[in-house]
Amino acid sequence: TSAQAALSPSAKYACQRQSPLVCPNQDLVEQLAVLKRARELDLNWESALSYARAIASIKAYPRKIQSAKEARKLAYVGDKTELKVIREYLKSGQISETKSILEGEKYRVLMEFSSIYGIGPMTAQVLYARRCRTLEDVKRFYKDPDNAALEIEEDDDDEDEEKNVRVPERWIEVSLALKDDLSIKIPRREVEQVARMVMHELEEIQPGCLHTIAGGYRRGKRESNDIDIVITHPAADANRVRELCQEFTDVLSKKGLVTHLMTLTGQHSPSSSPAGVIAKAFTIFSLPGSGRSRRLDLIFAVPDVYWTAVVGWTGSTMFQRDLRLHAKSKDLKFDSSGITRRTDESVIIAHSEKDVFEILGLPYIHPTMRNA
Ligand code: TTP
Ligand code: MN
Ligand code: MN
Ligand code: MN
Repeated sequence: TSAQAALSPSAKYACQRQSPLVCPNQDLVEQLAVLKRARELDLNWESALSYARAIASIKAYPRKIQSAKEARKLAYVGDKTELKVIREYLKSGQISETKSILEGEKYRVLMEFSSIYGIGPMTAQVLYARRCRTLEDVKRFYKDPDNAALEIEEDDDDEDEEKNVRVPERWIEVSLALKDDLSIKIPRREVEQVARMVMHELEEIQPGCLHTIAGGYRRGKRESNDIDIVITHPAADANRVRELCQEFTDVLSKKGLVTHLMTLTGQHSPSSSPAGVIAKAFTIFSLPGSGRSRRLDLIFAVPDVYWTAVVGWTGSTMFQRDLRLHAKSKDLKFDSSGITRRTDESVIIAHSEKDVFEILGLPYIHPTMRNA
């Protein structure tokens, strides 16, 4: 079929390529990722995106790159920028700019600040400009009432409306206090354990819910930064979905399983989906026994958009970005809250994950191959 033919390492969109978790050019990818991250932290989005695209393209390349000639054939490897550093890498095994960035103080400080949930590159830059160099400085900074109004952002600068989640600024202190816990990665079996516990609790207030553990876990990452669970119920309408999200987080809070609610959509948050078909709760979950705090994202969806939500929340971010762009090129609009025709805004319902790909005219790609 034409969809099958589109699946190629050199395809235009990341959602048309197989991107494994670890690729034959992994070391190169990781060195390029430092350049990408440095551009993000410098608020140079254009350059960051250019590197992100080159990295995604290399991740889908099935062989170890041997020559610059080979590298230049890859999509999004620009002659003046990416190819230059790749050439250096092929010669010496090292990108000198990557090395100097990693050795610099500013990068290290901005990386540390932006690793705090709620602090993105923009805020990190402001903090740096206000002479903060350590987390202690940041804590002091936020304690000063003159600075309390500093805006807090999410980590991502995406056009996706869902990414524009603002973490209420009162939580910055929570984030800082829990930083040590939250920076510990979560092994797969603990992700599964938390999901089991959460679904067990949900069964008590609403029997018969379905769920998928999404996020990096589903893409095969051995360790995750948080736990993302997409949930639906066959009979839930938009109202019930919002209600469930609220009720459930209340119950988890009362039981002490959720210690903090960072954002809850469907109330005052701007990030609830247009038709209200998705409700989200970004929480801090405390695993009984271990007492360790974990970030837990709960995404409640009506059945009609459950599979688009699963695809959306499985990521990766680049895979999602290109799903949207690819959809656009077919006069469709895709995001976690559904697929619509751009011409008449009619809704197309996907009844399975494979259906999502089929509707978009894409070959199915296994979650573990979506690590663009
Ligand atoms: P994340 O949980 O932020 O990232 P991840 O699961 O890929 O990796 P980790 O948690 O280990 O750092 O987001 C999961 C996916 O959900 C992401 O790939 C894209 C999507 N997503 C949205 O669609 N909207 C959002 O607001 C966020 C935060 C993520
Ligand atoms: Mn993120
Ligand atoms: Mn995640
Ligand atoms: Mn998440």
